[in-house]
Amino acid sequence: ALNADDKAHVQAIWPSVASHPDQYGGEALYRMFVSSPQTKTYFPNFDMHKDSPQILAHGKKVVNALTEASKHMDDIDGALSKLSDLHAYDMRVDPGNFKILAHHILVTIATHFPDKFDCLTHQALDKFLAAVGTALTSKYR
Ligand code: ZNH
Repeated sequence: ALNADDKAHVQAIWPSVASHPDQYGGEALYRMFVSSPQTKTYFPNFDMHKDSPQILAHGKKVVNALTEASKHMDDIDGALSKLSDLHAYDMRVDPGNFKILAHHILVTIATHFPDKFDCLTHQALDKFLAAVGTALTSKYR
């Protein structure tokens, strides 16, 4: 679970990410689609070019959901409950893909905010994204 230090580190860097949700969310998705092409199968209708309208719009949704989670770090499961239903019952996303996307979100943040991305911030974001992944895959069984 996230301790007080983790939460403080997430809260210190997240507003920077949340300030341009389409840009950073879109970059993370694009990195995922390029590095892990099997993830593209979930988005058959997307234009897969960099900064396509669909990638930017979906990136914005993902980052905004993470922003919401960042405001409820003591109850991420509750905050993302509806989204958890969607991913488990409607989209049936393979749970392994959450780790892949989390990795690309970390890389995106690290490249844009190298000064803020110190070791403890990296660790805190890793735990935060893992908790979100757990919340979104908790209804699979
Ligand atoms: Zn997901 C959708 C979030 C991961 C796939 N998503 C979605 C949405 C959101 C999200 C917000 C929208 C919903 C509505 O509309 O209502 N995700 C998210 C997050 C995460 C995720 C936060 C983590 C971090 N997903 C994911 C993954 C995958 C996915 C990993 C695969 C690969 N999603 C998805 C899909 C969808 C979604 C497919 C649908 C889209 C459309 O538009 O169609």
